[in-house]
Amino acid sequence: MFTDKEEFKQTFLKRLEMMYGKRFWESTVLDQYNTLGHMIREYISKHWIQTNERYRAEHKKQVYYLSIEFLLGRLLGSNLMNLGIRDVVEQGLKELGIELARIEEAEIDAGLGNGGLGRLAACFLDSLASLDLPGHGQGIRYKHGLFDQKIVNGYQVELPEQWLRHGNVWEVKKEDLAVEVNFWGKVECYEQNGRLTFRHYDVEKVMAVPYDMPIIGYDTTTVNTLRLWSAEPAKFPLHKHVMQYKRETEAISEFLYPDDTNDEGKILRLKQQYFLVAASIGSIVRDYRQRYGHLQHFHRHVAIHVNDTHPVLAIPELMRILLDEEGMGWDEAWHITTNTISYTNHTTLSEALEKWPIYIFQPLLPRIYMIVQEINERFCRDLWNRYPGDWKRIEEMAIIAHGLVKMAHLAIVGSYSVNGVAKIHSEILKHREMKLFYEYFPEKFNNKTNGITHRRWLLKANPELSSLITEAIGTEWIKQPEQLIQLKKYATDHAFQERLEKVKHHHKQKLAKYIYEKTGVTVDDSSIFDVQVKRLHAYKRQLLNVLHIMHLYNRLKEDEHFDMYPRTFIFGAKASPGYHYAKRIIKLINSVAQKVNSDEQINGRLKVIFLENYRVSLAEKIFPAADVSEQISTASKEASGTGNMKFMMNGAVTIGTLDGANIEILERVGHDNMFIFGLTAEEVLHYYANGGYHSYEYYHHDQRIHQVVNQLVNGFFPDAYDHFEPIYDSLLAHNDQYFVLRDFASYADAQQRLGVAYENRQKWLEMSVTNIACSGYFSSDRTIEEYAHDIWCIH
Ligand code: DL6
Repeated sequence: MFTDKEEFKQTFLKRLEMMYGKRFWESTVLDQYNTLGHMIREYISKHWIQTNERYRAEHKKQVYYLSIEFLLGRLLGSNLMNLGIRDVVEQGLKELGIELARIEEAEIDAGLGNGGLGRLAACFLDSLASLDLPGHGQGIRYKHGLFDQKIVNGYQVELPEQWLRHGNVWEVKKEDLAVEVNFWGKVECYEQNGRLTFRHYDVEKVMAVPYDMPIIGYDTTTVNTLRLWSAEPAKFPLHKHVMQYKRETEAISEFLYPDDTNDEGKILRLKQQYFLVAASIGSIVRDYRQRYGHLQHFHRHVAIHVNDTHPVLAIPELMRILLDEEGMGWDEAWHITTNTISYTNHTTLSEALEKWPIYIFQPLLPRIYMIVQEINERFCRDLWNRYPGDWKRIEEMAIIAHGLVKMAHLAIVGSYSVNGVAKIHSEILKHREMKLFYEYFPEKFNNKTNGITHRRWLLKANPELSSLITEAIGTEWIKQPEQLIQLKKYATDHAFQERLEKVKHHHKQKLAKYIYEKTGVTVDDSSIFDVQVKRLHAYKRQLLNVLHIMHLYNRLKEDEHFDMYPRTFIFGAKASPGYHYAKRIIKLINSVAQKVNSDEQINGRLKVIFLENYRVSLAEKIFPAADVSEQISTASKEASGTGNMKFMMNGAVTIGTLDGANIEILERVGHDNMFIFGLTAEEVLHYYANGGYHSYEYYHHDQRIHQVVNQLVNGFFPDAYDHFEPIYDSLLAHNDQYFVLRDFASYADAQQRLGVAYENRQKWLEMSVTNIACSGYFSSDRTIEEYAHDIWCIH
C-alpha cells in the first residue's frame, strides 16, 4: 500500500480526509490514530485472508487458545513494529509536523485482563503469529475491561474502564458468524432409533457475535486471529420482560470479573464462562464441518487449549456436540474430547480454584450438567476399579462432591495435558495440590515455564537498549532471543557498560518526569529505582517491602550516621474491588509515601512513589527504568511470575525469594547476579503442615520489626488512624500467614547487600548485562515452541 515516506504521507492525508471529511490541519490526535489504524488494517488484510487460506489449503492443525482474559495493551506501536514500517511512518508523520509517540499515547489500552494470566495469553498470541504457527485466541469482548484506578487521599477508587469509548479500530464485526448460546430451560430424554436422545427446550437464547482482531506476526506475513465474543439479544423469549432480558443478556459481556460475592454475580460469571466456550466451540465446529463434514477426526485437526479453569466447560460442551448433534456414542465422543483439550493451571491458591454450587450450575446449564454428572460417574467407577474400597480418595478426586462442581478436577479428567507454568509450580502440582491426580494420570502432567514476548518488552519498550544490543551482537537475537547469551562477553566490557548505564539513565529521567507530572513528587534520577509492580495480593508481599521502607525511614530519622545510597521505591498495583485487605496495603504505601516524601530531614535520600492505574502501557515505561526488580512472594505461592522476566530483560537486578520462575532465573544468572532471601518453598510448606510459625517471637525479638509493626497502630500515620489495624492483626493475631515477619531480617539483609553492590558501578553493570544476556530463555517464543511441540503437536 505504501513503500516509502512520500507515498505514506499522501495515503495518510487522503485517508484522513475521506474518513473524517476534514483537512489534516483540522484533525485531532484521535482522528490521526484511527486513520493510521485503518491504514494498517488495510495493509495487512491481504495477508490475513491469505493466512487463513494457507491454513485451509495445507490442512494445518489449528490451535484455539480459550481465555477469559487477554491483556493486550496498546496495539498501534507493536503492529507498526511487527510490520517493519515504524520508521517510514514516524518520519512521514514528522514531516507533517506530528509525533508518532503522541498518536500512540492516544490509544487506550485494551485491558481485558487482570494480570499475569491475561498478559501471558497476549504474549502467546504474539509468539504464535511471529513463529508462523496456526494459533488463535478466543475470548470475551468486555465492554469494560479491568477498572481504572484512581488514588484519592491514598485510597484506591475504581472507575469503569472505557476502552471502547472511541470505538476499536483493530476489530471487524462478523455478524454473519454469530453463534446461538442456550441457557436455562429443560432437558427431555427419549429413545430414537434405539438410542437415548436429548432435547434441550424452553431455553433462553443469547447471540454471541464475534469481533475479529488481526494478530500480526513480527517480520512475517502470518496474520492470526483473536476472536472476541459480544453478547447480544436473540429472539425475545415470551416469558420474560424484554428489557430485563436485554439487560441480562448484555451483562454477559459488560464487565470482566463481575462481583461474585452473591448468587446473582456467580450466575453471571458462570454464564460468561459458558458463553465463551459455547460460542468458541460452536464456531470452531461450524468451520470444521464445512471443511471435513463429520467430526470423527476432529482431534487430529484441532487443539483447544483452556487457559486456567474458566473455559473448562469446553469439555462438556464438546461432548454435547459430539453426542447430541453428531450422534456419536459416549466412548468415541470421549476419545475425541480428551484428545482435543489441554489445560494450564496458573495457581495453587486454593481460593482461586473454581468450584460451582450445583444449585447454580444445574438450572443454568441443565444439559451440560448432565454430561458433567456422567463424566463424574464414569471417572468414579474407574477410580473404584483402581482403588477398590478407598472411598476417601474417590471423594477427594470426584468432580462433583459436597454440592460443588470442581472445575480443576473436570479439567484434568477431560484433557490430555495438564501443565504448570514454572518448574517449581509444576512440581508442587504433581506432589502436593494435585498429587492424587498425578498418581492416577502421570502421563498428563508437564511443565511449560512461562515467557514474555521480547518484541514488546524489549524491542518496543526499550529501543535504545535494543540498538545497543544489536550493535554488540548483531540482529540475530531478534528472531532467536536465546542469542542474547552472546552479550555475556560484554558483561565486563567498560565501554559497553557505560553505554548501558546511559540507556538506563535516559529511561530513569523519562520515568522521573512522568512521576513528577502524575504525582508532583520530584525523584532523584540517580537514586536506585527499586520497583514492585504487580497485582496487589497478600502473598506477593508488598507489605514486606513497605515495612522495610518504614524501617529505612526510622533509621534515617534516628541515626544521623546511617549511610544509605539514595533510593526511590516505586509501586504500581491494583487491588480487586472486594479485597479490602489489599486496599489497606495500598493506603499504607501511600501514607508512607506522604510521610517520607515530605520529610525534609530525609533530604531526598528516600522517596516512595505509588503510580496509579498500573497497566500494560505504563509497564512499558517502568521496566526500562528499573534498577531493582522486587519479586518477593512467599515461596511456593507465585506460580511463575512474568514481570520478573520483563525486568531482567531490561537489565534490572532481582531481589527475590526462591519462588516461581525466580528459581529458573537464578539457575541462569547465578547467585552473583541476583539477591535471594527468605524461606524456601519446602520450609514454608513444612510450616503450614505443622501449624505455621510464631510471629510474636519475631515481633518481640527484632527491634526493627517491633517498631514498624507498632507504627501501624500507634498514631504514626495520623491520616489513617485505625485503618491499618487489620494489617497489624494479620501479622500478629492471625499469625502472619505469608511469613512477612519471618522473612523480614533476611530481606533487610539482602537489601543491604544490594545497596552496597549498587555503589560498585562496574560490578552492578556486570550484573545488569548478565541478566539481559540470560533473559533469552524467557522469551515466550521458547515457551510457545514447547507448547507447539509437546502439547499441541503442530510442529
Ligand atoms: O501464568 C501466568 C501467571 C503467573 O505468572 C502468576 O504467577 C500467576 O499468579 C498467574 N495466575 C493467575 C490466576 N489466578 N490467580 N491467582 O493470574 O498466572
